[in-house]
Amino acid sequence: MSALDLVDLERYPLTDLTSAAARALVADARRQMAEIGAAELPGFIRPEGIQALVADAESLRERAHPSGGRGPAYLGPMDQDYPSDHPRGHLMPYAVKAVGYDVIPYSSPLRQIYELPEVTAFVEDVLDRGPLFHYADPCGALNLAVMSEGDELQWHFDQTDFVVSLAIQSALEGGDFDVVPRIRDAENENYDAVASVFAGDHSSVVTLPMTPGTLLIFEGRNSLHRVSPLRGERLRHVGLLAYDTKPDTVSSENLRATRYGRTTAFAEPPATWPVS
Ligand SMILES: O=C(O)CCC(=O)C(=O)O
Ligand SMILES: [Fe+2]
Repeated sequence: MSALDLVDLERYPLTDLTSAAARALVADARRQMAEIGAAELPGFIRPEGIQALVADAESLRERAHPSGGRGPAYLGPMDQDYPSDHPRGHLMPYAVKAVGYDVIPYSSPLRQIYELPEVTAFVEDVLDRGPLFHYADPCGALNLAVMSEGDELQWHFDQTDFVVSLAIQSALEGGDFDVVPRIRDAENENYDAVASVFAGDHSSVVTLPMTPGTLLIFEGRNSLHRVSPLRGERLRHVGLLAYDTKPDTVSSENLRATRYGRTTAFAEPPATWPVS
């Protein structure tokens, strides 16, 4: 069986992107992208596929590395110290767990979906910004993000132009993907508006449903976003599929150390866990 069988090909004709149905779908996704910087593609994965992804996530979760603490909205190197009352100096709690690409077995349906050339071609078509490459980082190319009760991801801007996520399982309560679309742009940081979101004004927040099976293509560089605190026993599982418009891009050792707890990737996905 091919991982393509997990995709609802009737709704999302990935194998024939020139068909009228595919052109209409891509046009609609591009329209969503232009409007809110996010294209939501519900039902991308068929119900049987979701079941397979949930079982896979359950078997992968023990490979997740936890990280947490207090983090800023503006990620990456700080060019100067900002006071804590400035949005750049504002730190917020976060706690997440990440399974890196290097420990995801070849048999994993999540890995197989990521590695389908048809999926890359489809994302490339929707984004319309030239050829796309799989992110070349051995840990960061594909992640399973696992979140449990009390976990959350602080308000932040991404350092990449876009991310593609695949909703696998949602929490019983919370764990929402909250977005303030295009709150800033290259010319205007709009710090006052950012500060008011931090202070609890959620009037401009849009919550994207992330129903299991949804593929979400999201531009996070200028849209402030977070994952709200989770409640309840059910884990939240999301696949994070990374691409770049340039080949051979990798992440810093520093980022690998905090996110995955290792700077050197496994050469092959370990057969068993923990690795003895
Ligand atoms: O878990 C998610 O849905 C999104 C995570 C996110 O915003 C990120 O990894 O930058
Ligand atoms: Fe993000």
